[in-house]
Amino acid sequence: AFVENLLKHPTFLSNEYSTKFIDDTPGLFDFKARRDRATKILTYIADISVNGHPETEGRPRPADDIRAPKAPAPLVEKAPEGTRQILERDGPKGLADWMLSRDRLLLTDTTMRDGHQSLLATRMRSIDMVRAAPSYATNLPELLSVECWGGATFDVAYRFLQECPWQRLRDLRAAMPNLCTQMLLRASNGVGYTNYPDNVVQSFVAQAAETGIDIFRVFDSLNWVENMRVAMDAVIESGKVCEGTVCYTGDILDPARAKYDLKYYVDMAKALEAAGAHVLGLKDMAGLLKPAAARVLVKALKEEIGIPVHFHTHDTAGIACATILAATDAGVDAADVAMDAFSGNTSQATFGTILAALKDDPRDPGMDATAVRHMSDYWEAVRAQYLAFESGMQAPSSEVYLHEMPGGQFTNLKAQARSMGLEERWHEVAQMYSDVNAMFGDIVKVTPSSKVVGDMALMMVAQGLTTAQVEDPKTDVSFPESVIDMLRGNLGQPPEGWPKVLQKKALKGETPLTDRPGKHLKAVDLDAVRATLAKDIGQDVDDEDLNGYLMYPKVFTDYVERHQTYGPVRALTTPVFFYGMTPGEETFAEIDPGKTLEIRMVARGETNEDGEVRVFFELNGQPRNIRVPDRR
Ligand code: BTN
Ligand code: 3PY
Ligand code: ZN
Repeated sequence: AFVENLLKHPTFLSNEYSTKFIDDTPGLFDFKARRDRATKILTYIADISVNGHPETEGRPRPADDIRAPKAPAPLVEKAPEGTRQILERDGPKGLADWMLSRDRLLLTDTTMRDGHQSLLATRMRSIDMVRAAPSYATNLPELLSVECWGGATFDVAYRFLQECPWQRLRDLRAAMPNLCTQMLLRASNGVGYTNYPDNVVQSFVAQAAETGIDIFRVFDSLNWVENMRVAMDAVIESGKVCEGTVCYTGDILDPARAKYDLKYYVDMAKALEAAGAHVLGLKDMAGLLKPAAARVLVKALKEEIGIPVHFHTHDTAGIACATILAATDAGVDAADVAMDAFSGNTSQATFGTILAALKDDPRDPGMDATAVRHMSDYWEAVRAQYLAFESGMQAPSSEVYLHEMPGGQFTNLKAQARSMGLEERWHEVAQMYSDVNAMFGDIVKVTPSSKVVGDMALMMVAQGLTTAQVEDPKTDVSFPESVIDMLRGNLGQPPEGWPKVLQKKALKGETPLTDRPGKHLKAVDLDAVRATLAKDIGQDVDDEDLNGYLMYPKVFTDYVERHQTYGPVRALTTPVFFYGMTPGEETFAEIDPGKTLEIRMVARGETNEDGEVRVFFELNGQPRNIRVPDRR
């Protein structure tokens, strides 16, 4: 059927056949679905070996002889009971009470989510996580949780890593049966950048709980509690832990930033407790909370609310450990850290350092520092494979107190600036980001509001505009779409509403929303969407796929198309995935539990007159050859 379809196809007849053509031509899918997975994976390896991977093109490349990551051996035969068993036995309220009853500081490891999101543009692949997970279960059973899902990891998995985020979660859940998994959820913005209809948010939360999330950190990018209720209620309904979260911005000790004073945060914390949060998240996404302020804020929160407080910060200015220690003294119940090799700079505080600093302290987390070091040795070897995605940030920087960019955005925005030819003018971008924040009325900047501020700042630096010009009704400005959308009220409302003059100018007379955007979005007919999608992609659509599609329709269908061509490439090691193979090299790919392909590249042919290269392999000892287009 494939050959027939191909021969008849006009694009093929016009001789423009390429891999992309197969990707973009749905009529061929029937055939592709039947081609065996080994052939698909060989096609991928051949293609990357000949043409390179678009994502690593032109970037620094790891040496060929870097150490292969090897996960630490288990210290015990069977994973001891952990927080997961407490949650299963006593429920979310029971887990929260247990947190309150402990003197020790509890720790969450963020390496598999925020750590790589903040240091490696979110590019860590599932295989590197799933291989580490059993060691977490046996060697670090005292962890409160492992943050390993949500935030930017969801769409990056489909979009850039050619893998299914749901499968990652399923695999991690199975490998760490004693530890609570944790995700970051952007409330009504799900794991996306825009407001979704309520039933899409509800469906997504229910699926995440079902596939394996135990603790949901729910935040809103404008700290608008009204816009968090749908997501929070869905989490509570699922029986999992709802960590209702306050995002920290400004400086509670600075009278010039009175909008975000101590009362603001305490009031929001109370509102989240009243809304049913089991735990309060204190999310300092940019790393702005300094030790003295942390002492004041945590003390007040502990006095004013009855649920445990879980603190998250970033080390962008180099002060995260000091702030965590201050928060610990003030009675914070839990804090986030990243394994040493994935800590520091725009990432979290350093796990091993926090353990060392609290040794013999009444709040000593009571964890095995050697186990942490060995785990970090593994992550160090993993990180070396992702050299192409390093940001180049060489040192912490107090400039974060000027721009207030979230750690997860910083490296991204820098890359965006580079691609616009503005890298040399980075400090102007930082200043402009701060100016734009003031122009928007001093808002909370975290995904997606932070992206809007970044879009505006880049546009203004590129076009040489000042905020005075942008605000001047007489100067013509073409606003980025994301800015218009935000001023329409589609991300919700900041504490004192949007600046009227700017809003009027950007909306050109259109009436903005002042209530919850979700109220205006029609419920999606989930069954109808599933049926249409199944027809479009020519395969059954399960609940996980449906929820992936609802978040990111185009990203999801592009992923499916590539999957139909290249198969389960998630099984490849990271060097092979990004760089392919060279003749003589051998690799293994476990495409199902217990079903492992042994792949040896034997040789590469010359490019023929049709622009194709033949690549010779041995697959489980049998010769196989694959033709791929030479696009170089
Ligand atoms: C990406 O598209 O950036 C990530 C997925 C990799 C897809 C592979 S890369 C080589 C081949 N050529 C394409 O256009 N897609 C596949
Ligand atoms: C995200 O939403 O991805 C974040 O990390 C926000 O800090
Ligand atoms: Zn963060």
